[in-house]
This record gives sequence, structure tokens and C-alpha cells, in this order.
Amino acid sequence: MNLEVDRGRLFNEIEKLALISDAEPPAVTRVVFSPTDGKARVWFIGLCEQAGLAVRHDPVGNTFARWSGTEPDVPAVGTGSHIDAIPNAGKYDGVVGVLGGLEAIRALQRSGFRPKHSLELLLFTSEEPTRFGIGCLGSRLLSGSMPADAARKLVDKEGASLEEVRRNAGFAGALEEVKLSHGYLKAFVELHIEQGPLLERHRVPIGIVTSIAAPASFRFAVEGAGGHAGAMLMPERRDALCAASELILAIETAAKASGAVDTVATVGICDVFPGAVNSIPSRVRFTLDLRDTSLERRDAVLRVIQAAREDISAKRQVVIQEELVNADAPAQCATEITEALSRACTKHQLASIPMVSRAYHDSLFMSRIVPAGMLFIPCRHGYSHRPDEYSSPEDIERGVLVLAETLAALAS
Ligand code: HGY
Ligand code: MN
Ligand code: MN
Repeated sequence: MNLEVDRGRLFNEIEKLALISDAEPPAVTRVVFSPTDGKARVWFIGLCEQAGLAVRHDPVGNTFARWSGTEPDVPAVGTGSHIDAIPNAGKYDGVVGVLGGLEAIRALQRSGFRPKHSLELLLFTSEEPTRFGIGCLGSRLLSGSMPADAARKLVDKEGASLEEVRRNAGFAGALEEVKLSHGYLKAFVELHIEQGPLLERHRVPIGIVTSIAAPASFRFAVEGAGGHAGAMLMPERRDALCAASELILAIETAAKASGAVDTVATVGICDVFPGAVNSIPSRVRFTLDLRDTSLERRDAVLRVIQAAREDISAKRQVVIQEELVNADAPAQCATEITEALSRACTKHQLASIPMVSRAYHDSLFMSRIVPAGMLFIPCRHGYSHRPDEYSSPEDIERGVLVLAETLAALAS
């Protein structure tokens, strides 16, 4: 099988998709169910139809582009990722797995390969938590990891419900229909940029993911007492921002003191009310993103944070509410997938190293229902979720080549 990736075409498609964005280049912003997301989806579906793939979507907007195999009724082999992008992001996160997955299928078509198992390219809805506060919404529903009722309760910052937003974006039907039937897929492989520095540092072109870290996220609300910045003396204050700041630093300390470098904690959003120069903050809301490769260690760090929350609340006489958004277990990638990826690397004389994914991905949830795995390609300095995110055409080409080889082996 003579596999050739059309590097130039793929590069142009990545560049074109990057311009379907709500941010000034080189930044990319593409929030799920926004008009821009809608435009990007239409453009992507056009590419899939040009490749002769049969396209369908489910009630939450997960999109499936299928190359039917010679035995269309047996379980399919899936690949794919996401095209939604957080504010002020780069052009490769998720996109490499979607457009690279499409190019892998096209390269197999050009090589004369005929799959026995259909090959299906998936575009997952809302991998990023930007709009509804929880990541991997589409793959959670696909895998049955999130009940439809819980999804129906989701609203965005403007108070618009998922139900309303998805229907306005053209995705009708009951969320109960999203869950994939048992045996729909026999395997799932996702190509993604590493979003870390290891592959570049070790000068290795391919990372074979062995496990995906356990993500958890929370919302905190600190209620203190407001007042005049000049007239209220310090001993009388119950400043919500000072309390929140102490808790945020306690979060950082707890993560650093976990006993392992694998524990990461991030406060990415912090809203201060009333937000006036000369008014003491009475309320602060902030988010916590807490992850670790070990579930036990992550939850032990959470307990330390919760103890700090109680101490600070009592000491500063403020009320601190904690709301769990998600707390997911880590995923082990399937041996049959990691071995297929390793054989594909060997066949193409490409070095590879096993690695942990510290970012979460849709594969985290696909692994709940089907043997799943991921392959990483380097990204410059490990930068991601920022406009200078970059992966070279050569690295992307190598990733697509290994993906195509792996899909062919799994679909034969
Ligand atoms: O946050 C993550 O790990 C992913 O990039 N959404
Ligand atoms: Mn991301
Ligand atoms: Mn991603």
C-alpha cells in the first residue's frame, strides 16, 4: 500500500479553517454553536462530501463522516477530534485530528486500500468547556458518561440553555438519541498535538499515549461584605477578593505539595463583584481546573483544598460555596491500539515514545465504550491554547501517515 499524505492540501485546509474565527489572526476563537462554529462545520462537511463520505450528525451536533467498508454492517473504526477553540487559541488543537483524520482517509482512498470495516471520521461537539463549563460534552453524551437530563440543565453565561442553543444551531432531536449503540465502533484513534514540550525536547516525531489524566473542575463562590473603600476600616472588613485570593494561593500550594509533578491546578476565571475601584468586593466567583494522572492523588489534593476553604471561611467570616462541575477518572489507552500505532511507526521508520496525556480529549470518554488510543505530534515549545501554537507541516504529515496506517490495520 503506497500511502502518501498531501501535505500542501492539508496545510491549506488548516490555514483556511483558522480564518473561520472570531479572533484576529493568528489567534483563533471558535465557540461551540456560535455562527462561526456553524460556518466551520458547513465548510468541513463540504470537504467530507468532496471525499465521498456519507455525513450525518446527532442531536448535539456530533458529526460523523463515513467511508463505507466492504462489510458495512460490522462495527466501524473511528477517528476524529474537535474544531471548537477556546478564546485566543491556536489553529492546531483538535483541528489536526479532524482535518488530519480526513486526509488520512483520503490518502487511504488514493492508495487503493479498501476497508472491510467502515472508517468513520468524528467531529465532536464542544470538546472545550468555554460555553457550557464542561469539557467533552459531545463525547460524554456519545459514551453515556453524562445523562441526557444533566446535559439539559446546562446553560451558558448569558443564561441560554444547551437545548435552545443547539436547536437554534440546527441540531434537533432528543439528547437520549446521542448515546452510541453497543458495537457501533470496534476501535477509536485520535491524532492530536501534544500540547506539551516532551516530543520536541526528545526530538521524537510520534508520541503513543498510554493514559489520559483525570480532569476535575469546580466553581467557587465567595460571599463577603461590600462597602466603601475609604470609609470601611480594615478590622471591619469581610473582603471577598482577599478571601478568594488566599484560597487560590492555597490551591496552588496544595498542587505543588502533592508529592508528584503530575498534579496541576488552574484558576482560569475569576469574576469580582461589584468590580468598582472604590468598592470592597462583596462577591467573587472563580473556577478551578484540577488534574492528575492519579485519581487518588487528585482527590487527596482536593481534600486539602476543601480544608483550606473551611479555614479561610471561618477566619475571614465569609461564606465559600463549592460546586462540582466534573470529576472524571483517568483513561488507560487500549493495548491493541497502542500496539497498532507502534507497528505503524515501525513500518514507516518513525521513532515513538509512550507518554501520558495531561490534557483531556474526547478519547478519554470514547475509551469508556470502545478500545481507544491517541497519537501525539510535537508542537513548538509545547505551546497550546495560545495564538503561537504551532505544529510543522512535516510533523503533521508524519502524524497523518501513522494514523492512516493504523486505521488501515484496524479496518482490515
Ligand atoms: O483542557 C483540555 O485539556 C483540553 O484541551 N480541552
Ligand atoms: Mn484544547
Ligand atoms: Mn484538544
